[in-house]
Amino acid sequence: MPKLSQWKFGIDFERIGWLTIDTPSAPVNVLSTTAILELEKLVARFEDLAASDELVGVVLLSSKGSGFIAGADITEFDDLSDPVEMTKALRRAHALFDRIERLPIPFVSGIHGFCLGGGLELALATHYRIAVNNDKTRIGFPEVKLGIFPGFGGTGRSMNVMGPVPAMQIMLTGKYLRAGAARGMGLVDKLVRHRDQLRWEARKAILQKRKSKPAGFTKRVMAMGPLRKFIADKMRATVKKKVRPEHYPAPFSLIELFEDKGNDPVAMRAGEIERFPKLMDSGTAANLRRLFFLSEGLKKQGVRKPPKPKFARVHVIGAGVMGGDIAAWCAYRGLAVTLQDLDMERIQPALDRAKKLFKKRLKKPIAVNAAMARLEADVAGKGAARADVIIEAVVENLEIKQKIFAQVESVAKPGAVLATNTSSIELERIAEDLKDPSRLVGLHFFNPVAQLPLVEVVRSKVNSDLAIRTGCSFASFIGKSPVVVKSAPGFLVNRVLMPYLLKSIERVEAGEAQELLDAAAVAFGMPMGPIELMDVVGLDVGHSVANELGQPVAEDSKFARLLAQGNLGRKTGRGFYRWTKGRAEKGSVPEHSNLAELGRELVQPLVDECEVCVKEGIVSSADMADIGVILGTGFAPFLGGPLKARQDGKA
Ligand code: T1G
Repeated sequence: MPKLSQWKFGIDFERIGWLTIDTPSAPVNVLSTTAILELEKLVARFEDLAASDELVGVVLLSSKGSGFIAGADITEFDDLSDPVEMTKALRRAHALFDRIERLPIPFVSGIHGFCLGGGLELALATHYRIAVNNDKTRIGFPEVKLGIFPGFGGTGRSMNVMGPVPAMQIMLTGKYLRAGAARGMGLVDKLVRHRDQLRWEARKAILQKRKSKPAGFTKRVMAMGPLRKFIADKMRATVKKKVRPEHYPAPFSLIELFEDKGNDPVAMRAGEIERFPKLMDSGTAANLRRLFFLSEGLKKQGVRKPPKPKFARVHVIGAGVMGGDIAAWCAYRGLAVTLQDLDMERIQPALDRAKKLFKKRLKKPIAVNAAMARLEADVAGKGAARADVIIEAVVENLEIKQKIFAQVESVAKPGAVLATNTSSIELERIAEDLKDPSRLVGLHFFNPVAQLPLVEVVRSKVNSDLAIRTGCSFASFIGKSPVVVKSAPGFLVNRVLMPYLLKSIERVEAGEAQELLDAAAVAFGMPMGPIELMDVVGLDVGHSVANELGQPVAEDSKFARLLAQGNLGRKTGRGFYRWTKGRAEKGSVPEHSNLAELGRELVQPLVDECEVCVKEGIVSSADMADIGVILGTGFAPFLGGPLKARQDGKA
């Protein structure tokens, strides 16, 4: 047997080969160059042993608790930017996976946890796939989130078993499937209830020589003849609603490949090798890769050394939009939540909103009811005494917040996190009368809580490292991305967003068409234009944030007039735009020679303010400013964030 560092292999008395992957000193398995080279040697041995009838089948498993394989090793991508080297590496992987597929003995994959990217492509090259049917199993192709698409043969093989349309959908969206959905769509052939059943089920599959079935004709027909062009055009139109080809070329390149070769899985796979290197070498791929690692880094800001904090119970004070949605999110993530306000009349709307979220996200009534059972109305505030985390999200009034924390501090468990969701009042002032002001941190969520991943963990001058780390641990624990910011007006996101929004509104006040400015910002790479965003945020919110930043809205302005008339934006049906069914009614966009350039001009105040924030230590680095602003505002991820874009001369 070859010398192995990434794999273990042994043959049992029934001549079944048991192959396990275990990437050394890594929390997840990845297909590194070394792993591929060692697998090549192993497959050569399998071919010999099969020929001499010493091997009747191979089972591939992972020995890591976290999951199967998380894909190719992204840390190697920067060294593979040379297209010639990349093409060689791809050819090698394709040849290897083809040999696995052609092995004359059954090769079965046993999947638990994550099975992603190149890991899924390897599983697709084997003959039969068994997965554990629990909540941890996630199967998919996240490549498009890295500015590329599957490059180890996954395009053709996934189309073969799923049919072209479902396969293209999961490759274009990067969506992870749960086990049941993967089984229903043909990516997986068999489900088991527990990980320890994988071996037994795989042994049966080997002995019965089970093979995966290709997708039926009714699915495959979608890739034939004129239908394929029709489908490709529909896919292009759908993707265009979300991203532009000049910003994110990968999905459009994949659709082109499908249009060109979608009726021939082998040609589809070969087409990957032609297209992949150019995508890998793009600025978009490099920037998205950097953002992946920055996001991973955010997970490490929590408490690293034992005793690690435990979060079972959360008490939220304030059942308004933010408080209610924070409480709902925590219950959705499995915590026991008590939601306090002055009376049930104030709490009930939050419970109703929570039920809508649970129905949308959890779907099954049993799961929805369980989540509702975790979210308890608590007018008396009894939950505060047993909570691990207490979050205040009441009106932006200093005296009320001080009163709440004085009361909370007297009942809270030692070590419980005391947090405020304030977006404007400095922590030092809220905490000034506490016995231990160092306990109070800011956990600034963004509206809508269920959609926006960022939580600004606000650090005051008196916070302890432990309090901040515990706040970050909690944010990560509920599936959010924590960015630590200094307690100063507007923290990071509102601080950089406001000058951009206000300057754009000034240009509208001076006579420029709001539709033009909004279209320009989107052409640059913003998810939404500044005027539309102000309507969505709400003119009342914008006005109060502008005041706290010392950039008050001019009295004799259209903004002030709209405010005075109660036209607050989307929530009242009228702001700078009229709104119908949640959509802005926009006029036509006036002609402009270079919309993207105008958009770049519009975001200058935002980028300038990011530079000031780094200088003032609002965030610890330009990287944190980039990831924070992207997660908080959706700023052009393909440009790597405001400061990376400026460094590259793009903003
Ligand atoms: N390569 C290298 N490192 C990886 C990795 C990968 N694919 N996936 C995860 N890691 C590291 C990560 O940086 C972190 O490291 C640790 O593992 C995970 O800890 C040819 C070309 C799998 C859902 O895009 O989405 O295959 O910081 O706390 O929260 O077509 O990591 O601890 O040192 O994040 O449970 C496609 C990316 C690659 C998957 C686990 N695959 N990974 O999240 O754990 S491209 C991906 C994730 C590809 C082929 C193409 C997540 C996770 P460290 P963690 P987690």
